[in-house]
Amino acid sequence: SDFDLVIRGGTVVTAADTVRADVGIRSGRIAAVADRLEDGAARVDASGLLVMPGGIDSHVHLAQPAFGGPAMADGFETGTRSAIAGGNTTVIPFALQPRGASLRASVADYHKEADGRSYCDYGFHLIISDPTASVLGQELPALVDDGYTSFKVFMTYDDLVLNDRQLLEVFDCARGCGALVMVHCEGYDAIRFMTERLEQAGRKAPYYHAVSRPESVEREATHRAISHAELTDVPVMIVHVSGREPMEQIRWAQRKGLKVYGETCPQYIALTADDLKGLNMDETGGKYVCSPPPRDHASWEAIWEGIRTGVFQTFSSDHCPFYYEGEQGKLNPKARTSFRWVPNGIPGVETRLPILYSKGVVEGRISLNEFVALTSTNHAKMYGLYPRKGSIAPGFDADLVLWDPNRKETIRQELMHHGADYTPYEGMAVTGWPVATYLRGMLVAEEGRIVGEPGDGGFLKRGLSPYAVPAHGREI
Ligand code: DUC
Ligand code: ZN
Ligand code: ZN
Ligand code: ZN
Repeated sequence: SDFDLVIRGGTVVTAADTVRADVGIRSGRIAAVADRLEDGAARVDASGLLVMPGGIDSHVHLAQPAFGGPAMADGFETGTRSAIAGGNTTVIPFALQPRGASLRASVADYHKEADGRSYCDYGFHLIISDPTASVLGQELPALVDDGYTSFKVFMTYDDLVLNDRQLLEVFDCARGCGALVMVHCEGYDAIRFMTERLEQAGRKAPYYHAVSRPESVEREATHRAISHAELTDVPVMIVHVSGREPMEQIRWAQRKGLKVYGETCPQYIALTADDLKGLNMDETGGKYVCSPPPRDHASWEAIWEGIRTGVFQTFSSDHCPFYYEGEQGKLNPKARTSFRWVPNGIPGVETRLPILYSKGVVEGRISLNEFVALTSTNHAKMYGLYPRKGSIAPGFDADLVLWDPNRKETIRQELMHHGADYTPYEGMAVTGWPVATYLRGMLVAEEGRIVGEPGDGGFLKRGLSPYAVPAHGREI
C-alpha cells in the first residue's frame, strides 16, 4: 500500500475543521486525510479519539544556566521526555546570551545540550542580555539567517534587564532582520524597590514574591514595551501575560492597529497568588513562584476574555522547572531565607494541554478548533514553522497527538516525566488526556510510556515569522 501508517476512524481536529477521517502517513509526513483510506503497512485504531496536531510549546526553558542560583531541573532529555508525554512534538526553548559572551558561542552551547538528547523537534529563541554593536550589527542578522528568527528581551532581572535605550536598539535591529521580539514585561526598579521594602519589614516568605511584583508593575512595563514597539515600528509578542491590566494594554494596542501579540500560560488560569502562601505562609509556597506571579480568580476570567476574543494568539507553558527540595536532593538553603532567592519558574510542559482542554473545551469556554490554534497552529505560524508544523493536511510533518476527550485524570507528580520533584498542579482533576504522541510518524509516547529515544528530535531552522513584518513595511 501507499502508506507506512494509517490512523483510522478518529476525529481529526485542526484550527479550522473537525471531521471524521483517516490519516495516511508516508515518510514521516501526512500523505492523505480522507473519509476512508486503505490500510497502510501499519494501522492504528483511533475510534473514540481526537487526532490533533502535536502540541507546539513555543515557550519552555531547558538547560538554562542559573547565574549562581540553583540548576534547572530539566535539560533536553528530561524536558522533552515530559513534552512528548504531554502530547507535544515541538518545543522552542531559549538560547541565553550571558552578558559579555558572544551570542553565537552561547547558541553553540545550547546545541551541545540538545544534540542527541531531544525526544521532540526543537528550535531556539535568542535571549539577548548584552546588545553590543557587534551583537546587533553582525551576530543577530547572521543568526536570523540561520533560523533563529525570534528574540526575547527582559525588562527585569539583574543579569538580563535591558534599559529603554537598549530595548529600542534591539527592536530596531529586529525590524531590520525580520525577527519577532518577545518581551518579558515587568519593571525592574519597581520590583527592586518593593523587594527591599518587604525584606526590611521581615516579609520574606514566598508569598511576598507576588506582593513585590503586582499587576501594575507588569501593566506599566507592557505599556512601555508597546510604546517602544510603536516608536520603532516593530511587531512584538508580549509573553506570559498574567491578568486584566496587561491584557487590556495589548488589546488597546491591537485596536490602535499596532502589531502587538499576546501569550498566556496555564498558571494564569489555574493558580493564584494565594498558592504562594503554601501552608500557613511556609516555604511550600515556593513551589508556585514564577514571574509574573499568578494573580486571582478575577484575573482568570480576564485571561479567558483575552483568549476568547483573540487578544492572545498562543497558550504556552513557560516550563521553567527547579527542584523544590534542592538540586539532586541537596537542599537549596538560600531559597528558604527569602523569596528573592527562590528561582522564578515552574514545570508545566506536560500539563499544558490537559489544563487548557479541561478548563477550556470541557467547560465550554473555547472550541476544539480554538484549542488546536492556541496550542499548536498559532505557534507554528507565529514562529516560522508553518506550513511544516501545526496542522493535519498533506505535506505537513506527521506530528500528531491522539487524545481521549473523556479520560479523567488527577495530575500528580508520579505521572510526570519531567526532572522536577513536584508539579504545582498536584491534585488537579482534569478531563481529556493524551493517549499517544507521534513525531514525524513515529510513535514516541503512549499511555504515559516513553517509546521514543533521545535524539529522535531534531533542530528546526525556522523561517521568518509572517507576523513580524513591520506595519509600515520593510526597508529596501
Ligand atoms: N520568565 C520566563 O519567561 N520564565 C520564567 C521566569 C521568567 O521570568
Ligand atoms: Zn538585526
Ligand atoms: Zn519571562
Ligand atoms: Zn519563560
